[in-house]
This record gives sequence, structure tokens and C-alpha cells, in this order.
Amino acid sequence: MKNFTTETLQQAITDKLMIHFGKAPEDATEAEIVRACARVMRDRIAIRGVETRTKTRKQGDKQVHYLSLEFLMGRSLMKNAYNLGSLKMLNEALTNMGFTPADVFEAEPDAALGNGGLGRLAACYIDSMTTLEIPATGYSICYDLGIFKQKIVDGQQVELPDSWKDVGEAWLLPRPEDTKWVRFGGTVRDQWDNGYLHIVHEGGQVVRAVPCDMEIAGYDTDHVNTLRLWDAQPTKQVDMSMYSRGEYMKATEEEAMAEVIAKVLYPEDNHYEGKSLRLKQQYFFVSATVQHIVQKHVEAGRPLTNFHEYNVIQINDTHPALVVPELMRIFIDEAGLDWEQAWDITTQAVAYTNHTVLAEALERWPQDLFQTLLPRIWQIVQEISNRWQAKVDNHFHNHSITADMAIVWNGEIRMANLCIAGGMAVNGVSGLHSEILRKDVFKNACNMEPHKFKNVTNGIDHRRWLSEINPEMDSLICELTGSNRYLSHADDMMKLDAFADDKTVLAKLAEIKHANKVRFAKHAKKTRGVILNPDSIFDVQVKRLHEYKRQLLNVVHIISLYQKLQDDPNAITVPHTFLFGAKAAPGYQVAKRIIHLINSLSDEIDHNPACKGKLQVVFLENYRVSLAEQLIPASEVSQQISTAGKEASGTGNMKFMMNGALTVGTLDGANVEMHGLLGDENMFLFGLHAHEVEQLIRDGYDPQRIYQENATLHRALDALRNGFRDGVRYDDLYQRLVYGNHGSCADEYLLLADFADYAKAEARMSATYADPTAWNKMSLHNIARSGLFSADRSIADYAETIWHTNYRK
Ligand code: CR1
Repeated sequence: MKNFTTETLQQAITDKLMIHFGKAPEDATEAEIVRACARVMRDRIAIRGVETRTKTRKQGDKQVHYLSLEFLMGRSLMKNAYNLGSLKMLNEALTNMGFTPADVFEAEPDAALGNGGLGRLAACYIDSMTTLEIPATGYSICYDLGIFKQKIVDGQQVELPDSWKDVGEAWLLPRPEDTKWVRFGGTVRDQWDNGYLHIVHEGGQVVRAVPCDMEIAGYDTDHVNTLRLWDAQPTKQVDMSMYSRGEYMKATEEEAMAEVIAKVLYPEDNHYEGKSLRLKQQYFFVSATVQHIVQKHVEAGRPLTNFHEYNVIQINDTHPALVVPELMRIFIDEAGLDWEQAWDITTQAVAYTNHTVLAEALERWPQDLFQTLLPRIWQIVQEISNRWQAKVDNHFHNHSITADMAIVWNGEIRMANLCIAGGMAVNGVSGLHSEILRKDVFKNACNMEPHKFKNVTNGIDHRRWLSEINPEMDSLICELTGSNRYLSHADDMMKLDAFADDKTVLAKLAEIKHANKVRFAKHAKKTRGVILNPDSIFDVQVKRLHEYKRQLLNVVHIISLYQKLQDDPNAITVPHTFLFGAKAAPGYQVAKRIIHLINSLSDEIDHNPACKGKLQVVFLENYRVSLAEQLIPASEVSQQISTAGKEASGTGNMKFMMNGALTVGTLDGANVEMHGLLGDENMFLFGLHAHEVEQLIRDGYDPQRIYQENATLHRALDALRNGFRDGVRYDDLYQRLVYGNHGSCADEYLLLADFADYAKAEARMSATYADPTAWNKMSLHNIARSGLFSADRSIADYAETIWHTNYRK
């Protein structure tokens, strides 16, 4: 199909505006123009989608089904125009119509159907699967409300609803003809029918799952994939007989119960919430998806015995783990296969990605809740569990190993063990993380079935996270590498290494960074009224707020700098701006206190004349994909300082590296691979290694000793107790670090143990910053070697080692 020209695009947008809103361009609001543009793009992609599906069907290609409770898509207008090769035309068309393109893009709400890394990863992966022309479908829930909007009021986080659909709906294509029905509760019984025993599951509540598809265009390809978002709707209409009897509430009860399933995304990141509504969400989208996949396979005229040769189901963490018993249910109850056949197919079709080793994030559903809500699935899970346990017993003859690997144990269903038993592959998301899974978290399972355990290091969509958001850098890379080939072959960026001693190139790099900083400063002033100094170091920590990510370590270090500056006004020679952005889960009190602390400190420093032009702390409200897109190209220092062994991979780290920021970080997650590419000389590494963390905890960690011995640290921590200008004291955080509180041991994440080394790394970083040539050279090496972290590479790894599908090379 021919590309848009500026004229055809302008005409198409004008037509949409008139048809949908009855408006001429000059009368349209920005929201209306966004919707009109989205519809035009959507139509174009939808046509290609039909062609892709026809081709896939004809060729009989194996399909990938990527299930995730989160897809953190962000904005789509610029992305789709970019992938369709129409971004330039769109900019011109909008300008011709009297709009400022940047304002139009800015008016699109983020589709924020995710919390953080896990959801954003799914979004990057669906882009790469499409670009690599793998027939793939993403499946999730069409939440009404995405992750909450964060407002800071008196230094504290307040959550507001995020209704993204008003405008965002323009991307969605409802497909009521593909509706599925999902049953909750009810009873299960056997029934004889013509000599055959049947399972009858009846009663309870049936919810309708209606697909709303978001079509995904790839880069430089006609291939289109689909992100299928299931919306929940009641089966029964409002009961008018009840209504007419005056029982208004009761009449709408079923309707309300169904709709609540797709109402809101759970805002916990890296944390398990054992709520019944969450379990309903999981089964709702899993059941609808599995029904759909099996139906398509059967409709293609194929026997179920070769299901796994044509389908692979990748589950993003354990949230979609019910895929395993749901496949079994459909194969056995609906298709009449016997248990062995069904299990054989299932265990060859499913693969599981683990994203965390944090104990509080591992899903374990209480048996009674599970049993009531999903009676038939519960029966199947029990049988899976019994057979698995027999196998384990037979292999190890060891009670404690049997207990460790059990699926149903002590009145709980352990979802990770279910995934290991029911799948053909288990992968971690970085080298270190996968090693920890093999040697520690899933050690016994790995002993029994070592072939299942793999690693696929995470990656990011470098077209969005570099080329699209940092256009000057994109031009420079194209110029230096001789073409734009790097967009589909990210390792082409390696060619930049050859320019490490080229003064002109280094100067150009610095110029681009500075211009990005100026642009961000303008944006921050306009949207938040914050004044930033573009001649200071932009030292950034943006990610979800979590104790293991150690924002508090950063804060304590800043306090120590602040105190140093009070003793000696010349202590800081390079002006330093620390930028934070983070949402805290609404129920995570400690995380909320840390946000409050950052704001108190920011206010304190702002009011201290000795800090003027030298030290500033800024908390950026409502950190999200679209803010990251503005901030990352302007960042110089990337803080990746989690306790070693805790951050499975990190993906923000990759985005910063790719945009030339230098990392201050621990040897954790994908930082380890980064260090392998960069060496000590191109990043600022500090802190305990994962095995040392283990060792220290085994030997008995004593933060009080460190507190007593390190005077700088002692003084900085004391400042927490005494509080700041705004009168707020942080004795609770002080207690948590030095003595432990609320049932937590003292300094669980070893901030004190790593403090001294962290301060040294920051000092090395500041000293290097004072030498622009050295800095720019490091920055260049970072960009050059970041190609490994392209999501295209990750997806190629999945295709080769787990999915066994073809892909565009
Ligand atoms: C991890 O914490 C990783 C992403 C994506 C997160 C982070 O280190 O980069 O997943 N884990 O793999 C998570 O959300 C539920 O677990």
C-alpha cells in the first residue's frame, strides 16, 4: 500500500474531523484532532492487519501469544506515524492545518495500562515482534482506568483516576463478533451422556469478554500485529422486571459486578495483592484468550494434537499462570482429550518469564478463595499438583524438596511452581537474574529439569527510546554510521566507537545533550513552574518507588552533600541537579514517606542561599512514559543503585545508556551486562556484589556499627530525625535504617553498607564531569555499545531459544 503524502494525509484527517465531529480543522480542539489523526492511522494499520492475517493463515506460520496483565503503551500517534514512515508528512499536514505538531502530540493521553518495567517491556516487545514480522498477538485487559495520576500536595502523593479512554479509544477497534464467555463460581458435577462421562459446570456468574483491538504497526514492514484488550460486560441486561418493582440497585447488580473486572489496573508494582477481584481479572483474560486461541486453531482445520506446533503462549510473570489449567480444561472438558494427551500438548505450548525474586511479589492464592471462584480450575490444579508431587518425590525422595516444589501446599496455590510444572521454558530477564533463578530460587526444579531454564536479557524499543525522542542524536548516528540501518540493526551503533578521539564528534554530542537539557528545562518551567539550571549535572533517578531500588540511599547522600556545603560553601564546584520521579503504590506507606522526604529536602535546599546555583533537588510529579520521553534525552547521570541481587534486570538503565547518560550503579540486573560491554572505565560502579550481599546477611549484618563508625553518614541520618524547614521529621525512616521498625529488620536493603562506596562513586562521577572530553568520550562509548539492549535482540533470542519461530533478520 502506498505511503501517505502530506496532501493525502491532510485530506484524510480533514474528512475524519468532519465525519466524526462535524467540524472543520479551524474549529477542532486538540483532543479532536488527536482522535481524528488516530482514526486515520488506525484505518491504515487495520487494512494491513487484514493482509497480514491472510498471509499468516496461508503460510500456516507458528503464532506467538504474549499474555500480560500490563501493557504500558504510552502515546501512539507519533509512534505509529514513525513506524508507518509518515511522521514527516504528519508534521507538515498538522502545520498546514494551523496546529503546532508538538502540542497535538502532547494532547494525547498515555495509554498507561501498566505499572512500570514489566508493562513497558510488553509494549516494547510487541513493537519488536511486529518489526521482526513474527505473527504475534498481545493479550490483556481493557482497563477503564490505567495507573493513577500522581499529584503532589504539600509534598505528598495524592492519587487521581486516569481515564485515558476519552481520547485513547480512538485507537481501539471493537470486535464484538469474537466475544467469549467466562464463568465464575457455580458448581461442578459429572454427567453420563451416551456412555460418556461429562463434566458439567453450571450456575455462578457468567461474564462477557469483548475484545477491543489495538492494531500495531511495525517499523519498515507491512506486517501488523494485534494487541487484544478484553473488556468485561454483563451477560444479562438490566433486569427490567426488578427495576419496575422498584429494586433499582439489585436490577443493576450483575451489570456492576461484571464491569468492575475491567475497571482498574492494580497499582502495585513488584508486589502480590491477594484480592479476589485480582484473581477474577486474571482468570477473565486468561480464559477468554485461551478459548480464542484454541478456537482459531480448530477453525484452521487442524487437530489439537499439533496445537503446540502452531502456537506458543508466553506468559509475562505468573499473572497469567491460569493458562496452564485453562488449556487443560478446554482440551479435556470441551475437546474430549485424555489427561496425558492434554498435558503433553500444554507443556509444550507454554513458556514462563519470571521478573522478580522478591518474596513479597510471588503469587500464592489461598485455596478457599480459589476453590470458590474457580471450582473446575481448582479440580484440575489439584490433579496437576498431585502428579507433579509424585514426580518430584520419585526424583528426589526428599521431603523438604517436595515441599519446596509443591504447587498446592499449606492451603495455598503457588503460581510460579505451577508455571514451572506446566511449561516448556522458564526464563529470567538478565544474566545475573537467570543465574539466581537456577542456583537459588528454583534450584530444585532446575536440578530436575535443567533444560527448561533459560535466559533472555531484556531490551527496549530503540526506535522509540532513541530515534523518535532524540532526533538530533538520531541524525548524528545516521551520519556517523553512514545510514539509518541501525534502526533495524541496532549493533550498527558499534561503529560510533571509532569516533572516540574525534573532537568534532564529541563536541557535537555535548551540544546535542545541552540542547536537550535546555528543551527539558523549558518544558519543566512551562508545565510545572520549576526552574532548572541547564548548566548543572542532570543526575536522574526515575522508576517506581521501592525500598530495594534505594531512592533513600540517593537522598541520604544528597543530605550529606548539603551538609558539606553548609560547612564549606566551596565544597561543590560542579553545580548539581538531582531529579527524581516515582509513583508509590497507594498502600505502600514507607514509599510514600520517601516521596514526602524528597519534597521536604527539595524545599529545604531551595531556601538555603548557600545552595543557590550549586545544589538543587527536584521531584517530578506524575512520572510516566511520556515524561520519560522528554527527560531521558536530557539526562547525564543514570542512577541504577538497587541492592545487588534484587533488580531482575531494569530497563530504564538501558534507555539512559542509549541516550548517552553515564550510569552510577551496582552490579545488579542488566547493569552486569552493561559493565561487561563498558568496563570499569565507562561507568561508575560501586557497592557489594550479589554474593557479598548474601554473605553479609548470613554472617549477621550490623548497620548500627556502620552508623557509629562513619561520621558523614551518622550526621546525614541524624538529619532525618531532626527534620527539615517544613517541620516534617523522618524519625520513622531513620529507625527503619538503623534499628528496624514495623516488623522489618534494620536496613533490609543494605543502604548503610553501600553508602561510603556510593559517595565515592558520585565523587568520581562529579570529577569526571569537570573534564568534558573524558565525559563525552564515555558517553559516546555508552551509546555505541547499547545495541545489545535493543528489544529486537531480545525478541530474536526468544524466537531462537524458546519459541522456535522464524523472524526477519
Ligand atoms: C523487575 O523489577 C525488570 C522488569 C521487566 C520487573 C525489573 O527489574 O526490568 O520486571 N519485575 O522484566 C516485576 O515487575 C512483577 O515483577
